[in-house]
Amino acid sequence: MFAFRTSVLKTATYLAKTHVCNAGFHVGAGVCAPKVAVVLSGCGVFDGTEIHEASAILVHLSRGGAEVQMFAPDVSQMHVVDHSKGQPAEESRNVLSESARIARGNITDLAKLSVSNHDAIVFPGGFGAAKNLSTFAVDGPDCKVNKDVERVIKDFHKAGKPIGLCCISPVLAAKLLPGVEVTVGHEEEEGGKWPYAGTAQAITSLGAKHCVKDVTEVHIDHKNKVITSPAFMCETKLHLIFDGIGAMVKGVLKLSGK
Ligand SMILES: *[C@@H]1O[C@H](CO)[C@@H](O)[C@H](O)[C@H]1NC(C)=O
Ligand SMILES: CC(=O)N[C@H]1CO[C@H](CO)[C@@H](O)[C@@H]1O
Repeated sequence: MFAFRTSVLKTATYLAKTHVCNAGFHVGAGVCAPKVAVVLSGCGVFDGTEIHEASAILVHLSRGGAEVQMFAPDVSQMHVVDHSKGQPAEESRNVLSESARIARGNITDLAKLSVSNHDAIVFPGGFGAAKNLSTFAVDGPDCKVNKDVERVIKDFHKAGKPIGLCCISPVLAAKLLPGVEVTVGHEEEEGGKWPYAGTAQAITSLGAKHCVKDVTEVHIDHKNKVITSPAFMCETKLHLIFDGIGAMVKGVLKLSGK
């Protein structure tokens, strides 16, 4: 009798749980919505976050029912690029205030990001990841990583919470997580299709494993819960980059267990 009651109770609890968590219309209420932190590095491909990648990540997270909070470090940008000329301009800008453009104003200082408040973390690409979140653009494999970026990546990793990265951002994981598997796409330029193919070699020399993937594909390192896709490392059509980022976000949400 007791056993019977317990199993009925278990079934009831299970049903209540699946009802709340798996029914799409409840996700919006935030009961079981995965809480995802997105870390930005400015606003614009050559000196900050790649805007289309950030937007694609936000669209796919929204469709996946995630609750998103955006963060950026409160530091000055390495430089400001006039994107119409591709040349550095004579001005200085702050990474947090530039990132706020993408976040429609709702952005938090990365120093305040605590792993306990989130189920997963995602880093879009753009040169900001290699210029402001790290010095990879200047120093390559000898790069330094912003101390809060280092703290949060190590904290999410330690907590077994998924870390999603795309484009150039996988170098951050390669630098900080020994032996991690990531992709930045192909390893040869192939006539300009993969203009930054040399990054794969840098990843290998950081002690990480590079896995060749196409732009619409994702690589999932299940052991480290690191999910990467090439995005704008590939010279291709925007919708293919959007799809690859979708596969990355899907992997992140799946591994978040929510
Ligand atoms: C800003 O983001 C936080 C965290 O995601 C959210 O709780 C809050 O409602 C947002 N505020 C506005 C004004 O959108
Ligand atoms: C002005 C400047 O160079 N800002 C920083 C951008 O990010 C890198 C990496 O964290 C720092 O070393 C720079 O100081």
